[in-house]
Amino acid sequence: MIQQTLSIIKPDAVQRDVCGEILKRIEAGGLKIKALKMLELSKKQAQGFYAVHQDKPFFDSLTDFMSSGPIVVSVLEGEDAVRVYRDIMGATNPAEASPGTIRKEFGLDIEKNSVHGSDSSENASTEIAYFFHALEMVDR
Ligand code: IDP
Ligand code: MG
Repeated sequence: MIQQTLSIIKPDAVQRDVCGEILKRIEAGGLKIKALKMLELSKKQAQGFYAVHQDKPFFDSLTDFMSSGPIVVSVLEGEDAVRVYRDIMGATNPAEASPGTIRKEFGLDIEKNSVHGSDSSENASTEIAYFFHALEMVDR
């Protein structure tokens, strides 16, 4: 099934100038970029995005990190895009991610793991709406 998913290149990766390398892997993986922009989240906006994790011990540190610098958000589309992008990203903890995945290659630790990808089609819709207006998405 053709799906959309939300990708975020996190502050640790933007700061190290590896956005191009990461987008290259996304495109090489067969995912189409439908929308793309760079922005910086406030602490409150990061808390809103990660609200599902608000009771986790790492929530405060995670939202500090996600609001610490620019991020690059994009909408990706393709067959099984949610699973395909999670495969391209690799496991949450870079130390456990498979060779060749983005998190293995670029992730610094379990928090600063370079990329976010939605975990379901339903959550993708909510996450895409958090960042993008319909008019910011192209038909292609
Ligand atoms: P995911 O990004 O692979 O879907 P989630 O469990 O949804 O992983 O966690 C969201 C984000 O929170 C992770 O990508 C990572 O940045 C951070 N995170 C997850 N687990 C930990 C942890 O144990 N310590 C610190 N940060 C964590
Ligand atoms: Mg998640």
